[in-house]
Amino acid sequence: MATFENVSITDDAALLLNKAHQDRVETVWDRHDAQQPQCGYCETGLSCRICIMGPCRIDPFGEGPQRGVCGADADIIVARNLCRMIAAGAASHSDHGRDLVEVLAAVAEGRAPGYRIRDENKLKAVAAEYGLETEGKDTLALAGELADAMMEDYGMRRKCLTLVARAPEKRRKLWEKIGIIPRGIDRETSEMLHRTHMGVDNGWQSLLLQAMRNALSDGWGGSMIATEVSDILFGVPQPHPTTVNAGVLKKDQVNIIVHGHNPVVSEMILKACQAEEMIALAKEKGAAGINLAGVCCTGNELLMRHGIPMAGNHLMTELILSTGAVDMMLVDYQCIMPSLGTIAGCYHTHMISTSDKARFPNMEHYEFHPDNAEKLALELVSRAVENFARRKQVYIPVESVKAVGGFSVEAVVGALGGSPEPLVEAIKAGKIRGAVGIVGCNNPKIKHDYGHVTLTRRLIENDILVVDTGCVSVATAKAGLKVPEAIEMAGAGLKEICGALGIPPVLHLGSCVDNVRILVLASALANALDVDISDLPLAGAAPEWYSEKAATIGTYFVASGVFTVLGPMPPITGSANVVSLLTQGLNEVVGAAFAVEPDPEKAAVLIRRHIEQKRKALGIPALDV
Ligand code: BF8
Ligand code: SF4
Repeated sequence: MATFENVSITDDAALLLNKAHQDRVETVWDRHDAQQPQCGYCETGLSCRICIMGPCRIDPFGEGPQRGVCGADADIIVARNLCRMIAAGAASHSDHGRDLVEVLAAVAEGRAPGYRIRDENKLKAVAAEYGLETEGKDTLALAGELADAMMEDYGMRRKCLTLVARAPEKRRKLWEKIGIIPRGIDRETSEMLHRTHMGVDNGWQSLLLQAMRNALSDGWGGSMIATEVSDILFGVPQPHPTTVNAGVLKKDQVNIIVHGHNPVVSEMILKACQAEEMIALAKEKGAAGINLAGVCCTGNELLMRHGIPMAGNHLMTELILSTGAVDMMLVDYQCIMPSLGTIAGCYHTHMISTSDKARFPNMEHYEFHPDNAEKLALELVSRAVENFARRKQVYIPVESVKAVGGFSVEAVVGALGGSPEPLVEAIKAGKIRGAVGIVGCNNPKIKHDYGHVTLTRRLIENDILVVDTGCVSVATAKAGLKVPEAIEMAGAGLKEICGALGIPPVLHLGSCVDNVRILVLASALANALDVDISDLPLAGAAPEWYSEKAATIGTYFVASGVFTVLGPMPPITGSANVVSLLTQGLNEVVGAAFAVEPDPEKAAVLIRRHIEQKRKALGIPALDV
């Protein structure tokens, strides 16, 4: 059984795991233990079950079979498996983006009561990028045209996705030269699945090139659309104070948790929680109010735009239920462990699934659609309120921690006084040595939040600005790194700059689809210096990644020119050729590559060295690391 001393650096996880075990609740760590030893063929990428002449496996020691039944060797099998991971990640983000475009279309047609266009300026700006005439046009008519134009990006009627135009010219030319300009969002995923069918693309290099094009169709396509449409419908994030960890739950209030990714559901739940009749009902039932909090990325979406508190990241999603204080948890899709409904059954928590494409055992299913969302949200919140009286023992073992979130690109540029120039100057002067995007998940293979927090601390100590998203952003917030006072933990230069701007040294850029904000920021820096993204003193890191989506994000970072360090090893070690291409060869192809380093102390050194090399190449003061 996993013991609470060794699974997490955070008090709330340790204490709640202890509580879960007392309650005889099985968690992700227990199941991870039960799976040991995990399959070595799968871990190295050497098993294949693409067709039913198989399943096949390659013997990594050279004694057993070296080819699958069809004749595929280790390189082909490893590459195909990785490509399918990347395709699934791209599909997940991009389908989330499509759901938002559908809401945008429904708003335009007056079929989505409760939703509206909250940021007309952003609507106009993005519509102009799509080549639409914005002057004097009715807002809803423009929203409808933009939704149509974005849907075209999903199909295959274009030669290049519209928002690729945001990338620096040098980068676009490179993609064109090597043939990886993403064409249609769905097209690239579809082609990836086609190529990995038995007997199609058996060039491990050409497969991996298509994987980069597929990942770019997410980063500069589906995810970018998801972020932009979310901003249009729900507002461009601006810095908001908030609180984080399990201590955000309130003993005397109705606690509702939203989990998943798409703000389409969580925004409506927020609206319902704020409705006067719901607050009055809560008081009538003996609660002091209604407390909405998030976990995972839909929590990040609400935190970024409204300062809604964040109860925890991926590995906290089960434990939060063992507080016994959650009256209802609503989920949409992605990263929702199928164990949650069963765990909730040990307490009084109502578990509600909301998406037509995501079902879970032991959850009640209420489908949200643009036309019924507002009404359904009120019905469900009133059920959560009714459930408050059924609570038994409540255990909220920690006090919450303060944080600031909401750093959209617009907010960062705003904090800099309207242009990226001051950041460029600070980088040139060496006060800020570079910037790193730390992204991704938790994974029970790594001590919960240890990778994120250790790497972040080391980087800011060395005057490297950190921007983070997804589950990382929760870890660093819990560690107290997301308040302006955290500059005391930063190096002198970073402390001076962040202190003058009144911002923390670690900026919360949002959910996982919001990694595209990092691409946009990197492009602005590259354009300000008239260089390519790969010339900048930047890096990416995913110290505790687990998901296919994270594999896709890492790939579009690298394909966009950002050196990226992964914590857990992807399942590729069965092919020395694939490993060498991804960790070295790609430098020659896209000017960036991956590294794998599970120890965050060592990852920090790799990143610092890389940043100093890039500074040197740019002719600005560099250090020896
Ligand atoms: O999209 S960081 S565990 S919650 S995949 Fe999932 Fe990973 Fe968290 Fe959000 Ni992203
Ligand atoms: Fe085996 Fe080839 Fe089928 Fe894969 S595609 S399962 S290697 S026969």
